[in-house]
Amino acid sequence: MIARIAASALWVAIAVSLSSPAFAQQSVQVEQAWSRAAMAGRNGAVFLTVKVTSPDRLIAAASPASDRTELHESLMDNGVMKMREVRGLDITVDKPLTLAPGGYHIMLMGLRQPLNEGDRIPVALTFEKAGVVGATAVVGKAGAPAMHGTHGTTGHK
Ligand SMILES: [Cu+2]
Repeated sequence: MIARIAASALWVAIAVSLSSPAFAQQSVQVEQAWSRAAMAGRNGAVFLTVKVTSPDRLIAAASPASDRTELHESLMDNGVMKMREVRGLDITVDKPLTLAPGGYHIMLMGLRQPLNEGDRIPVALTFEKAGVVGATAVVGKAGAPAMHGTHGTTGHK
């Protein structure tokens, strides 16, 4: 399913931009991208780590797996886990940006198909300076490893 939607117009445009020579010198490295199994129509989340060789800022994320993709942060509000969209996330050379359950994440809003364990989801990250950088998130088990609250299934605006 993922492979089929990868042919969507949006994704083709991103793939073309990724293959351009302008992105040959990469100052950004994306590692350990993963997601969790989820049902179609629901929201999913992608977690990853970004390392840079010069300061940068993650300003957007896109994926053919969902209708909309947003940068989110999770926060506790009176003991309840809530999420909100963030405009951008700064990354410094000595402090990699880590997106993880209970913190920052890439929200896949409205999954176009179920995310099954073992699926690979293409994600395009846009950085202020480095431009568009592609990554592939591998889907793990639902709820893996430890979920905080009911993030990703309820409580979303
Ligand atoms: Cu979220």
